[in-house]
Amino acid sequence: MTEGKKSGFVALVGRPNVGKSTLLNRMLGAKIAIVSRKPQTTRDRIAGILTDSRGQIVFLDGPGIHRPAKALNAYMVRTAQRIAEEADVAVHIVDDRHGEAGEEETLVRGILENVSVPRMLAVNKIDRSGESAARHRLERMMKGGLYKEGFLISAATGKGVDEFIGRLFSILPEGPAYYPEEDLTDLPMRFIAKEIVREKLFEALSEELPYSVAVTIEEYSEEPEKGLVRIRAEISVERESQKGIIIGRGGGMLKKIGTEARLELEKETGERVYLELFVKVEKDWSRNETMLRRLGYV
Ligand SMILES: Nc1nc2c(ncn2[C@@H]2O[C@H](COP(=O)(O)OP(=O)(O)OP(=O)(O)O)[C@@H](O)[C@H]2O)c(=O)[nH]1
Ligand SMILES: [Mg+2]
Repeated sequence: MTEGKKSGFVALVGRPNVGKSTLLNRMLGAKIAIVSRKPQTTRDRIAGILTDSRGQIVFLDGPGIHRPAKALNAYMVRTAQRIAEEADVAVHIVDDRHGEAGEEETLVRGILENVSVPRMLAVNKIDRSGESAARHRLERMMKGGLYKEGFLISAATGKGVDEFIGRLFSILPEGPAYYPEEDLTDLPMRFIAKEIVREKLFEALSEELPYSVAVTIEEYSEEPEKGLVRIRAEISVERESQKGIIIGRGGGMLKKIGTEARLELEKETGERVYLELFVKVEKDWSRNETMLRRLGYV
């Protein structure tokens, strides 16, 4: 029965680090997208599917919008823009750091002004900023007339999130579900495995190094009779010196990253995981279109 049920695509757009992926995971009650304290964590389109008695919303999380300096960043911003264009509703997520937001917020608004679908505003991280400061910001931003509605939320605590989802369901059109109701994402496990390894690298590495790292899954094979998944992942870096840092003294760093990734992969797959990590230098890959395609950023 699809009678009376709602369905549609909702894009989460905003500058890096405002909490788009945290919000996606919160709304789905599951970890689909990786999250980190560092900006520019998400690099691809991540669809998260929410199905309940009201219908189905496909949330599209993507990279944060920023001024792209390298080919990788240009790919990321293109991806974010495509997400805004393909959705039925575009949600602009902001957080409490408006002081430093200037140019990036202008880029986000430029994209939102060009979409023909309803735009919503969500001011996130109200647990940190306090509600009155957040409300002040919301009221100021609503004045421009760009947004249909505005919300105060905390992706971290969940405050305001149910009301936000409720409003989305009410403005979406009636329609059938796009995906089977038990699906949480359209991403293959192979992609999730790559992201989990990348998340552990983002957490473990400091400064600019995370931005020089790409992960490709060279092998993903399931051996159900043994309850085992074999994963072989290649970590690409841009310079020889970076390879040394990732491997670490006596291989210690790579081992730590591997253990953390394996434990999470075991949780996600419900199987034992045999994970092998290799580090390879692909000189200046993040500036090179051909190399980007080879690393899966197409
Ligand atoms: N205090 C607080 N922190 C939050 C909240 N939502 C997200 N964060 C934190 O903000 C940081 C960035 O969160 P992400 O979800 O990775 O942000 P993003 O917008 O997906 O970032 P990119 O993928 O880099 O564009 C992480 O350290 C989160 O834990 C929130 O509601 N409150
Ligand atoms: Mg993200």
